[in-house]
Amino acid sequence: MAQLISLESLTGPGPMASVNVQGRVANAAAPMVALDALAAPAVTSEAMRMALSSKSGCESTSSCGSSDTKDDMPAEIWEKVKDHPCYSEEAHHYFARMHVAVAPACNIQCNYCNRKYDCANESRPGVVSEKLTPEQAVRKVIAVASEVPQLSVLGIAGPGDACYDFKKTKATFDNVVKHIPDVKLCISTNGLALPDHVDEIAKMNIDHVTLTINMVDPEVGTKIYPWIYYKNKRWTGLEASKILHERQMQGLEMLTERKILCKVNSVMIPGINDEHLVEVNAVVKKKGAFLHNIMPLISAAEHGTYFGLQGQRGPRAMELKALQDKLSQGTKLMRHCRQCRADAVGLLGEDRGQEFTMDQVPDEVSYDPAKREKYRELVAVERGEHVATREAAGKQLAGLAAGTSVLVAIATKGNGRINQHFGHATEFQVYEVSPKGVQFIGHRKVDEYCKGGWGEDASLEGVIAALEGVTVVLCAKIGDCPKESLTAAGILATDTYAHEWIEAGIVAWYEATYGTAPLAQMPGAAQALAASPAGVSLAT
Ligand code: CLF
Ligand code: SF4
Repeated sequence: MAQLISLESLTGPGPMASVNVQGRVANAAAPMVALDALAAPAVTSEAMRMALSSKSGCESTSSCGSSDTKDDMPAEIWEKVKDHPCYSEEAHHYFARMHVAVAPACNIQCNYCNRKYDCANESRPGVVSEKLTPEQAVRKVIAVASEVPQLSVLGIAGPGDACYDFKKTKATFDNVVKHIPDVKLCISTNGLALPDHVDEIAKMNIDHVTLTINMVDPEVGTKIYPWIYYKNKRWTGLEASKILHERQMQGLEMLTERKILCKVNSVMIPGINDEHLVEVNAVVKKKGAFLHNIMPLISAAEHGTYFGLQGQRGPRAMELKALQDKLSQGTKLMRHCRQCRADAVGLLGEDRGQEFTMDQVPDEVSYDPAKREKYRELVAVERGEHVATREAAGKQLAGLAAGTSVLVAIATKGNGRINQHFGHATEFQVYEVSPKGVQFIGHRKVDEYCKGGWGEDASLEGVIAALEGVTVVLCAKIGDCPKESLTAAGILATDTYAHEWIEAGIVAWYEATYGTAPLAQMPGAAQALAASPAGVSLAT
């Protein structure tokens, strides 16, 4: 008898659209996938790709940068990144990371950090709920791995520095892999202590290292780092910046030599290093960085950071995008970073940390791999279909006449679908679409519009402001009131493509708007498009 299981039943609470193996949106009341069907060897992403490409000679792609897929890199690299939600944009729809806050000590001071809050190196400013000993961390990881089937990566991102506090980092990883050998290990560091540990990192099979590099010119560094602590001495000014820069470059080179994938994070600080990041990108590319992640400075006086108290602002979403667009010839960019907490748990953009505080983790834990294994089987099929859909979407776009480029915001709970109500979104994923393709370009955080069943006008104003530059919002459901307010602000919104794959929904909307089928059916379309910040007009 067929065993039936859904992604929803594996990934926890919350209504979620599911698909059958043919990829059609299943009846929401009975979202099921037959595991028996998954055992059939015929459905592979490769086969789907072949089948689709045989129908068209067009070579359009729908992605670039960290959206790269299996065909865009050597097989051994793909094996390392395919399930890593930070190193593969595609994977972040399906796979989760968790951070354990075992490394509180740090050896430098960044002007954007106040450790009473968090590590801005890898986190949004927000207090770490609890620091853990390595023993506690191991228990927590086992508990999470048994409950969160999406978990693929264990990261140590502070709240201080994973390399400076290396003993605790090592003790945690060494113990976790005894219980869960298939979890990927990942660390984040400012780089000052990195060269001292690269050989151990290689021995421990840590395949992914994030190195925060905000400057390659120590003069710029003096405006970011007031001091460092190195060789039992505190250094300040230009001297401090020079040492940090040299150690970061040395660490990056050592990682590259050992084929450890290095992602460089840079905090974009307007007026201080924003223009300089073009040079940073070129240098880290030359030295072998796999990805470059430009993160906007998060700065507020209440965080108590030097920059926050000085009134140093962070970049606007469109300023960040403009810089990223300028870097398109350099190191590949990561654009889906969520600047997570140092104790984050879950898919990027969601935080399930509060479900796994130590008071909820039993003293005795045992790891049950069954849920994760089933989830991976389902995801393998889903991904094959998702890749094929993206490619088909790219071909569909390429068939359109030259047209405009617009931004589309998606409300999604994950799994690559347009599957969230507008009012429940705490972030929108933003894609750029034109006849050249569909590209993920980032996300916009918002306050939930609908709280306790009612829409809040104040939140809606914030949502509209956050959607700067966006032409249309695609979501699973939206009421008339918010839709009208969005339209008045020059932003279309529709639930016509509910539960579609994101790329398929975007292309269907784009074609209806700029292709052969006019968009007469969307109320307010002409008015909204006329007021659209992209300045687009309907194709005739
Ligand atoms: Fe954590 Fe960082 Fe590893 Fe990812 S986060 S240590 S690489 S597992 Fe990811 Fe979070 Fe951005 Fe970091 S979204 S802040 S890039
Ligand atoms: Fe804070 Fe991280 Fe900078 Fe250390 S490296 S000061 S923990 S942001």
